[in-house]
Amino acid sequence: MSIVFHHTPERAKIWSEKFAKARPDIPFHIWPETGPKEDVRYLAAWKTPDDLATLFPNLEVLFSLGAGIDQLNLANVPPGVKIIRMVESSLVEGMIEYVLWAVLSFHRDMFRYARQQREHVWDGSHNRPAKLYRVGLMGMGELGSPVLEKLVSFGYECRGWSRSRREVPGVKSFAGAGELDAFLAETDILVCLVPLTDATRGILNRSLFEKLPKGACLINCGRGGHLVQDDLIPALDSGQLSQAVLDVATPEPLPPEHPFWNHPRIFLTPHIASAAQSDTAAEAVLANLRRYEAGEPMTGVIDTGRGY
Ligand code: NDP
Ligand code: OXD
Repeated sequence: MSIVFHHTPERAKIWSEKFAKARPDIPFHIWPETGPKEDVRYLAAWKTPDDLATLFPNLEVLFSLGAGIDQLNLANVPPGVKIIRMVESSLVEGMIEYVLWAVLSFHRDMFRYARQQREHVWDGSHNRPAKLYRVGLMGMGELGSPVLEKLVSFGYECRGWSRSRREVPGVKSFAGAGELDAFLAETDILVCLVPLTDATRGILNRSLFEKLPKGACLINCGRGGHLVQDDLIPALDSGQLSQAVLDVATPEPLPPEHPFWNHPRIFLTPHIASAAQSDTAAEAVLANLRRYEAGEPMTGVIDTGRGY
């Protein structure tokens, strides 16, 4: 019984040390080294190697190194292999910091002041309190719910939207496609943190933008595939949206000629909103392995039917 780790050498080093200490009984292989292929029961990867079924015929669990699993080629995962996404504290902390930074930057006009600085313009507005901004966050899951809690503590008026109804103290909750329009109508700053699935692909589109109050801000830290890219610049140029903060794009990296790079109202970051730190991520997988071996439910099990 062994595990194969498929990511960067820097991460592999930390993981292998953690495993050597905690589970010397499980041989730890760093891709492309695998040991005897029929011994491999576990694979930890951001993207999977091709043809998993032939490569590792006895694979039992695939651990995604990300909270999302859309980057894995699920068609390549043999039926019966459990898919587990990353659920751990450093991902949550990073996402809280990123969304808070983006919301505060919009609320305190920092994107406008950055544009003004480039033009040598000294023109300030009296600041408005946080409670006058309605933040609507799509995806009240492992990441979205603690982000909402932090935004509430900063005084923002918060709404959350999810598939099933979720309760977060101080947050008005909306659920399902039937309540999306009502959620959007009350949202000045829209944060996208849903997983990328068949139901959410292209959800950030012209029709959705038109349901937001005029001048709303979009923060996408889900996946590039959530956004219909051709709809964004017209929405910004018409003033329907006044700012977009994009951490994710299609493709990544964005090609140098892409119009998003130079648009004055788009702030781009290179998919850095949050990432699992190797030490806590390895501990999360070790904890899940213990649960799995004890026949207990693991944390972060993917329901392939619903896609997340
Ligand atoms: P979770 O699975 O814990 O939460 C997902 C949330 O989205 C749930 O509240 C779920 O509803 C809701 N949701 C899913 N589908 C729909 C739908 N069709 N309609 C309405 N709500 C829906 O995921 P995480 O919070 O851990 O992660 C979310 C995503 O964040 C990841 O999939 C990834 O794409 C992205 N991410 C981006 C990072 C970055 O650096 N940019 C870093 C990490 C993650 P319900 O509660 O009812 O299940
Ligand atoms: C993730 C990511 O899904 O880093 O964890 O985007």
